[in-house]
This record gives sequence, C-alpha cells and structure tokens, in this order.
Amino acid sequence: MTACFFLSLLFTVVEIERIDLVCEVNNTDHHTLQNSADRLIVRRGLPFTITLHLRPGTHFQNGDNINFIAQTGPIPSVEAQTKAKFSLSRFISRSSWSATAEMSDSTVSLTVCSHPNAPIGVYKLILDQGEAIGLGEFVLLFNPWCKQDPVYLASEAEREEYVLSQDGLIYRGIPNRITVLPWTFGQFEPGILDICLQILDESPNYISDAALDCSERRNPVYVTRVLSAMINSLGDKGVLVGNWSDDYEDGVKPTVWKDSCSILRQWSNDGCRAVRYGQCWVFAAVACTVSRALGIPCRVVTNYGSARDSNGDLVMERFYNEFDENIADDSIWNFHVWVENWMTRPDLSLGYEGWQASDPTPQHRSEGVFCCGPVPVRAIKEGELTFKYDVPFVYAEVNADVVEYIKLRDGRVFKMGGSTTEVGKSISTKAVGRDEREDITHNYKYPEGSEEERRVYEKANHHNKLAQAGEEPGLHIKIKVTPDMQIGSDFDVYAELKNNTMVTKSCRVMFYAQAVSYNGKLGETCGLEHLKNLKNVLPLLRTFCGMERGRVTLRLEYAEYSKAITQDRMIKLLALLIDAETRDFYRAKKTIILDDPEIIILGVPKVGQNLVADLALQNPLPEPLENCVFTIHGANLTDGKPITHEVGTVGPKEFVTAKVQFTPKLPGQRKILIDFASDKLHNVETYENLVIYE
Ligand SMILES: *[C@@H]1O[C@H](CO)[C@@H](O)[C@H](O)[C@H]1NC(C)=O
Ligand SMILES: *[C@@H]1O[C@H](CO)[C@@H](O)[C@H](O)[C@H]1NC(C)=O
Ligand SMILES: *[C@@H]1O[C@H](CO)[C@@H](O)[C@H](O)[C@H]1NC(C)=O
Ligand SMILES: CC(=O)N[C@H]1CO[C@H](CO)[C@@H](O)[C@@H]1O
Ligand SMILES: [Ca+2]
Ligand SMILES: [Ca+2]
Ligand SMILES: [Ca+2]
Repeated sequence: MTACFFLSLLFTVVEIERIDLVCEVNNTDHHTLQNSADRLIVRRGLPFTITLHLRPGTHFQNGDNINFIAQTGPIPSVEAQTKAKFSLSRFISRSSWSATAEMSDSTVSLTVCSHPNAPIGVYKLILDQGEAIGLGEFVLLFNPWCKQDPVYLASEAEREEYVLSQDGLIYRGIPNRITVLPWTFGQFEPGILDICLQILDESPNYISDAALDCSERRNPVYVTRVLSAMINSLGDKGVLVGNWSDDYEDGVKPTVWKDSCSILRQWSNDGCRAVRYGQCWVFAAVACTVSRALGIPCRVVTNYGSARDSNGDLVMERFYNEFDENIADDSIWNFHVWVENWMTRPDLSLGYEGWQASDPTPQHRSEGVFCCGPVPVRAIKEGELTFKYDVPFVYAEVNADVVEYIKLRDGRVFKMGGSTTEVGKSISTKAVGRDEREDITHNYKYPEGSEEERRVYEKANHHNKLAQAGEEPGLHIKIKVTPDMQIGSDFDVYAELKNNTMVTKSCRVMFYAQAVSYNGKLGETCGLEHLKNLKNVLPLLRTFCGMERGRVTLRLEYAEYSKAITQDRMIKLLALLIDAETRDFYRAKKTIILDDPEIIILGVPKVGQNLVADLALQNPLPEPLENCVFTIHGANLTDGKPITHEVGTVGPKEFVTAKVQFTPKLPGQRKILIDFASDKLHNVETYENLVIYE
C-alpha cells in the first residue's frame, strides 16, 4: 500500500472511533517502559506509532489538507518551536517532525517522529483537517540514544548506568576513609516523572515567561541550570531546604534520607512546600533523579577537601585567631557532592562537550540566583574561567590554593603557611556497571605537583602562589595518631615537634581536639581540661625547651568527646607551636574519623570440642542499646547456619558480652564471622581467622 493511496483515504479521519497509543511497545523502544505502560512516553528523534481505529464502513473522500500539530506548553508557537506543524510524508525524517501512515482494513497506523531538538515536556498531538481532532497526549524526553540529540551518549553501558539505573552509590567521609552511601534514585517510580515536570513548571522562569521557558526546554544546558536552582529552596519554590545546624527538629535529618522519591513526593504532595532538610549529597542525589527522569545522563560526584571561596580570588584565605577560630569566610569542607550531566555545548567552543558539573546545593549566587553550572569539567581543568557557567566557583572548589594567617589579639597578622595541594582530592563517582569507586580527579585537574597544574593555576589569574613545600629550616610540628581510634574508647594522639634551627628554642604548644562535621563546620571542643581554661586565660599549655625532637600527648576521653561528636564521628586535631621569642606560629592539623566499636573474640580452637566465642562490645553511646543480638556464622564451624545470641538491653558505656558455643567440624583454617545488631547500632561486623587443630 503506498503512501499516496493512503493519503486519499485518510482525509475523513473525522470518523475515528478509537485511538490506541500502543504504549507498551513504544515505551520499550524508547527506554521509558519502566515509567509506565499506560501512557505514551517517548524520546526525541525516535519514531513512535499510534493506531487509529476508524468507524467501520466509513466512507472516505479525496483531499489533501491533512496536517498534524504537536504542541507543548500554555502558549504554543511555531516560532518558539513549541508547536510543530507537519503533514504525511513517504518516509520518516529523523531531523524534523514528520509522520507516515499505513492503512489496513479499518485501522490506520500512524508513525510520528519528533525533532531531535524539540522542547521536552507534555505534548498534545492534533489532527488538523480544517477541524482539529485531539489524537492524544504524550511526554517527550531527551534522548541519549539519538545521535542528533545534544545529550547523545554513545556507550550502551554508560546509558544503562547514567540514564536507566535507579540505584547508585554516593561517596562521603575523608579521602583515606571513604564511606559509601547506597541511594535509590527511583526516576521511573510511579508519579516521579510528573513531579520532575512539575519542578520545571514551578521555576521562576516559567512563572515569569512560560512561552519562553517552554521553548528553552529544548536545550539541556538550560534545563540543567534551572534544575540546579530548583532543587534548593532558596529564591524559589524549590524542593529542599539546606540545613547545617545539627538541629533538625522540625524536619528530617539529612543523613536519614536514603532515596529521592520520598523527597520529591513530599514536595509535590505538600503543595510545593520545600522539604526539610538536605545537605549536599541529598541535593545532588535529587538532581540526579530529575536529570535521569528527563533523559539527561547524570552522575553524582564527590570532591574531598572542597574549598568554598567566598570572594572569588581562587585563594582560600584563612585567618585564625589564637583559638583556631576561622575568622574569614572561606572554608574547606571535608567533602562536597554535586552532579555531572552529559551534553554538547554549542554555546562554547568545540572540545567542551561531555560532562558538565552543576551544583544544586545553595552556596553562592550566580546571575542573582542560587544555582551553579552547568560548567564543562574540561574548562575547570584548563582554567577557562570565562566560560559559562560559574567556572571560578567550581575551579576553587577543586583547586584553590590555601594561604593561612593568624591574627593575634593585638591585631598583628602572621602568615603561617599554606598549601597548593590541600584542596580537591579523590574526586569520586560510581563506576559504570560496577559497585566500585571511580577516581575522576584527572578530569578536573592536572596532577598536583605537575607543571601543567601550576600553569593552569597561573592562567587562572592567581597571584598568591606559594613556594613549593619541602623540608625547611626552622621549627616543625606534625600530628601523629595511632590506627586505634574506636568510638567509645579513650585514646592518645600526639604532636611531634622538631627543631631544625641552630639555637635553643623556647616554645609553647597548644594542642586540642574539636568535633567537626563533614562540611568542616566545627562543633564542640572534645573537652580537654587545659582547653577549658584556654579561652579565659592563657594559651600556654606546655613549654618545650631546647630539644631536637619532642612529643606532646593529648588524651581523648570518651566521656568528653561523646558529648561533642556529631553523627559524622569526626574529630579535628589542631596543634599550634609558638616560638616564644620571635612569636612565629607553626600549625598542624588532622581530621580523624572514629571506628565503629570492635567486637572482641576469645576462645581456644580445637576440633570436635565445644569452642566458646567469648564476645564483648562496649556500648559507645550515651544511651542504652535495646534488642542487642550477636550472630556468629562460619563454614564448618556453626553447622551451616548462623547462631544468634540475644543479649537484651545494655546500658550506656556498658560492655555487652556473650558466650556463644559452637563445635568446629573439621581441622584447618576457618573464618568466623560475627555480627552485632541493636536498635541504634547495626551492622557492626568483624571476622576472625581460626586455626582448628586435630
Ligand atoms: C535548621 O533546623 C532548625 C531546627 O529544626 C531550625 O530551627 C532552623 O531554623 C533551620 N535552619 C534553616 C536555615 O532552615
Ligand atoms: C635545636 O635546639 C638545640 C638546643 O637544645 C640546639 O643546640 C640545636 O642546634 C637546635 N637544632 C638542632 C638541629 O638540633
Ligand atoms: C565443610 O565440611 C563438609 C563435610 O562435612 C565439606 O563437604 C565442605 O566442603 C566443608 N566446607 C568447607 C568450607 O570447608
Ligand atoms: C518506534 C516505534 O514506532 N515502535 C513501535 C511502536 O508501536 C507500533 C505498534 O505496535 C510498532 O509497529 C512500532 O514498531
Ligand atoms: Ca532555589
Ligand atoms: Ca578567597
Ligand atoms: Ca592544587
């Protein structure tokens, strides 16, 4: 059957009896089936088919004015590309709106293809033969499978990960203790796509000029920028309120969220009232969900030692008073999380397509709005500070130099040193198709210490370059810790002092510890006695005279730090060495994360005998643990099944102990796995290799 013949028949489709959107089949082709099968959701530049059932015995007339209209938004217009008019053609064109039709008995198969740059959103498809007939509604999304679409991503494995995967891993912690948070993005969960579209409709851009906003929705750069503003609630009806106060009483603690859908649904059900509370990884995870839902490939990225440069000079100027209170606005977060979206950048020179960083955490105003990006990751690496959007801000996050000063009470300021390598480490994202961390620091900067890294930094207009570090003459101070720092235990940390001068030095040392949150915010001091006096009286803690090397010990007692420590279990150590004569200051610091409690195992391994696993664990919390259970398990140790031992309630700081009996069946090297769970502390795990003798 030729198209021409069909044309003559279709003229009187006024006689349509029923329209079938064949959603299931087409949603599969369009990688949107996970959304729903009862509604047509299609991607740009890929044909879809609907079936028109004509009234039997309908009489057709000849004619040639059959047109289709696809339109989106409240004020569709051809100029703004929110309205497309097209007629039937012989073949589908993949670079513009087009349609073909096939006829059989009383049904017409109508195949429609959208322009690969059409605005995304909810569309009405209309048959216009003088009189307009609505054929149905469909949702149009970005299409990473389509070469003409700016979000085209060539690798199927990457599309699986960055568009279709509804789960992910988010990295937190500190570089040498990276922790993993599993997250459910859930972009295809029921109702989520509509909420994502609703976010676009609540943006100030849409509210002030809906026609323009809908037209701009053809551009992923624009949509990404709108999302970076709308995921946070500052300045608009955005989704999440940020809160770093450590008091979340009238909302949800940011660490409690594990998925994006509950946040998006709460926002939508609550009349677009901002959800309380988020912190950087929550903002990023929600942005990732919305990006993937709309079809923009997206991944969550963590930067360690992330600088927050308040005055845009690419230098972290840190002014401290004698109590190590940072009295400047610049700060360095232990980690910061944002997203990257994949797209071309026709607005920039070639070579800056690919991953674009954008940051939904409200930190700074860009063009008056709390948003950030998209900025080509390569522009950051090359120090192209003038590129859109917000290169200086993100550049500083990953590669600012640090200069530190101390300001004494009498107003004098001393430079204490600094670093060109402290900011921007171990930039991490989940690997494609694997539950592993991929280090993408090299995408953001040349290796620290390399010539290129310095060249880029200078290109980025920086005048505060520091001399390269290295062993220098003078006094030195360093902090040393033991590997053994468990929550609930008391332990020592050390400040090691070194005198590389030729004269006897009389020095004073301040050494103290303070609880800290992942974002670098300082909490309570960890209650050292001499520290308590510090503020009122003297900064002199110890005197250290005329020695080549020396060591100052600081005892961290659980009774004290448990009151100060936050949910991040981090403690910042700071040691200050002051030359009594010259008043030169030297400073050392370190952030530690406390380990989970340790399970202690005692027992004498002998085959065929009853072996007792003598287990103990100290409740590190200042409150009782309820429903405490130890579980042990091991091949040829526990008869093929776990042995559980309930312990009940354990008071604050008390030891939980249990003697669990088991009988090893065979000699040899065995692994015994031990797990502790309770209402407040779960997944405390350990194992022990046992040698079972004959
Ligand atoms: C953070 O949460 C606390 C307690 O819920 C609240 O009092 C405070 O106003 C919140 N801060 C912001 C910026 O919303
Ligand atoms: C360190 O201090 C001592 C004085 O006790 C002095 O004699 C010495 O030269 C200094 N320098 C070194 C490198 O030991
Ligand atoms: C445990 O013992 C059984 C025989 O009792 C043996 O078949 C099995 O391989 C052993 N498993 C291990 C891990 O040693
Ligand atoms: C891309 C496309 O149009 N796919 C399918 C949509 O559904 C119809 C009807 O089943 C199929 O014929 C198309 O191949
Ligand atoms: Ca906002
Ligand atoms: Ca600065
Ligand atoms: Ca650097």
